Amino acid sequence: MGAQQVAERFAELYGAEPEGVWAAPGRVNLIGEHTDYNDGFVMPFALPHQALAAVSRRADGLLRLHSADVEGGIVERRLDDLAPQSDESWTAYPAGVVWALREAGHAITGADVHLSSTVPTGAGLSSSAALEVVIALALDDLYGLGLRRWKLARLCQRAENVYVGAPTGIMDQTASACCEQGHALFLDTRDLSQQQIPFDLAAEGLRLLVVDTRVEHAHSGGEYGKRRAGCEKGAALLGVDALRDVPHAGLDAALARLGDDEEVVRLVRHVVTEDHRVERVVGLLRSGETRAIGPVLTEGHASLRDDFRISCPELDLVVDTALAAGALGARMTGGGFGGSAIVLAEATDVDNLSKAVEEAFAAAGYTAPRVFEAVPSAGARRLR
Ligand code: GAF
Repeated sequence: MGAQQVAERFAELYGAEPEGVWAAPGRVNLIGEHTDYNDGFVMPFALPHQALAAVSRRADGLLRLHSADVEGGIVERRLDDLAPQSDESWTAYPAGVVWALREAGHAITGADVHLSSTVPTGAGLSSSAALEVVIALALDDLYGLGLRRWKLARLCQRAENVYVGAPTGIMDQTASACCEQGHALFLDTRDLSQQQIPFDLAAEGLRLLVVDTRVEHAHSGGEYGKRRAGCEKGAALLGVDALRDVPHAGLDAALARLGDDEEVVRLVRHVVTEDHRVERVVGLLRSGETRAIGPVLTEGHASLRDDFRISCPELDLVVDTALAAGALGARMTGGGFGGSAIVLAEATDVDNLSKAVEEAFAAAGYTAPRVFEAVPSAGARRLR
């Protein structure tokens, strides 16, 4: 659905043209998983799949929300009634952003909103961050708040952490707000400093496939929070602010200090080696050795599977099958416990690889995966 259609549907629903239409994309993370809440490094890029929002202001303290993707009519909320963890439906994401903006002192007086998204939900591709960021950007524009993109991302993260109740890091919202077409975003989640790294796979005869396993995941469930708490325990035991402060060169000594707490040892090892993998990937891309990032991605998968323990049989099957069929590298992407994997491959191998993965899923009796090519796309922006 394009901006025109979203605007037309808005007019049908609310009886007037919207003041504007905005877009915010989903993302895949190339490398740097579960490092963001450890103050570490991540490297996502934006997908062409995006959430669109047609929005107009209101002055009467009401927020009216409608989605083309969900059954049901317009949902109406009084701004003064918005309260953390009072809503378990999709409306918690946009309403949470309004709550976070107001809580930060911004005088939002109401809005009419119509949303439509092409970001697959429950697939580890940041459909919720896309919803948050598109609303934040629309309200920032309409109310003239003049917020920087990183600040919008922080407010969206607060909506997700406090209002929705999912203890996620800052990667997804920053990716949606800040990514640029043709680039991956090298982000330091400690201070949100960013570098846009050119990432044009097609020019090198390469492709990156996303394989959505159709195993749905959620971050408000307990496992994500348990990993986060385990990492914080590791940092406390090591006497650092965050695991980001454990140098890769000092990893063995740090692990020795953790003694026989096997679970914390595994979590710490993943985070410290993963931060190092991000730096390695950045170095390889900068020196034009794009194919050489493949094995680093695959190493990252092994670490998430064996140390962080957040993979699942379907994700492992994608990775194993793709590598056996000649992929340069493959790994799960996003929060884990389902969702999607990425596969880096020669352009000429893509059809065979997709077929091999689809056949392996059929043979295992799994739901057919959704396979598509990921092209680094634009971040959030106003469309009209
Ligand atoms: C999810 C979270 F929302 C991110 O903050 C990040 O922790 C990611 O999982 C794992 O890298 O997408």
